[in-house]
Amino acid sequence: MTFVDHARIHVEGGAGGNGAVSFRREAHVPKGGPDGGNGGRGGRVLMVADEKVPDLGRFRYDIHHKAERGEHGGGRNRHGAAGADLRLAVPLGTRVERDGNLIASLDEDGTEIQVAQGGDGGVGNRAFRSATHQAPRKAVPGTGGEATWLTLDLRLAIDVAIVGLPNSGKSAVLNALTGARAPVAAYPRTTQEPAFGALRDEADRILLIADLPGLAEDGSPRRDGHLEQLERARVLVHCAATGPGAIPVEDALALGRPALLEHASDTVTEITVATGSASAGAAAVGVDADTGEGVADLRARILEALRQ
Ligand SMILES: Nc1nc2c(ncn2[C@@H]2O[C@H](COP(=O)(O)OP(=O)(O)OP(=O)(O)O)[C@@H](O)[C@H]2O)c(=O)[nH]1
Ligand SMILES: [Mg+2]
Repeated sequence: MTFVDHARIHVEGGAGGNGAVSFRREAHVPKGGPDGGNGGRGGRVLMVADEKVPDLGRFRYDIHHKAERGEHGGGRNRHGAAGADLRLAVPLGTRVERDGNLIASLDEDGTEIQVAQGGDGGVGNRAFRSATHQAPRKAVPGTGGEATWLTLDLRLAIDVAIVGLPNSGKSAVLNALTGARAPVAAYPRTTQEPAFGALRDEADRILLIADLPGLAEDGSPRRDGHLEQLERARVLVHCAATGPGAIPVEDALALGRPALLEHASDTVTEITVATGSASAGAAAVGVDADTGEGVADLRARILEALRQ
């Protein structure tokens, strides 16, 4: 799936319902008292972190989100019902910005924040009756809901990092595993920024995989290689190219691995992938991204490692 990690949306609370002007009409009371009820408050817009939501894709073309308005008040002191709140589900790790200020980071499943207040319900004429004012014709309308633009950014906590020397097939493996469309090319440093893809596990949770362009040709860390992303990864997939001109897989690992492990968690699981050959030694999974050979095996090993 293509990954959407940024969105700009407009949210608006529902307007409050108007207060009513009404007078009692009963057969035996020629001029009844005021009985206009209050308007209901407008619904709020809330944002909820939901681990089942993969990315911000639903907001790409769905920009405007407005909660329900409150019901108007009615005669016989009937108060309008409150408008329903609107809940927008967002992926874990969503940062919410308003006017350039960070207002929330929704990191845990179920966390909920209010992003737009509903309008206040109006006041019916019944409330304005007093000793000197027996038949007020005054009522107050509901107020509008709060409206604002929000910027959403997904700060990705990755589960799996695909690493390796330049031109080792990292992007090809990411694409084969997840259906992402990271550019693949026969020259080093095709990938300048991390590329992301997602897998679903058996429990339907989203697992994030990143192709990290972290290493230079000599295996040293690239200054702009985003290696800090490794910290939270639970699985490292080391890619090493095979075929004519490629150095042995063990040599490629020996070059790049030390720098990567410095940034990784102590408990990370490592999987070595020999790209471009479906037949690798016992120490590596052979994957040919062109034919798809070995991809299912690699996916199974990743899911297995994440289950622990
Ligand atoms: N035949 C074959 N070629 C592959 C395979 N994986 C990668 N390649 C080729 O190896 C080259 C590099 O692949 P990429 O996926 O761009 O490698 P990368 O590690 O992401 O490279 P950079 O982003 O430049 O660091 C491309 O020409 C790919 O077509 C594979 O499984 N089989
Ligand atoms: Mg690449």
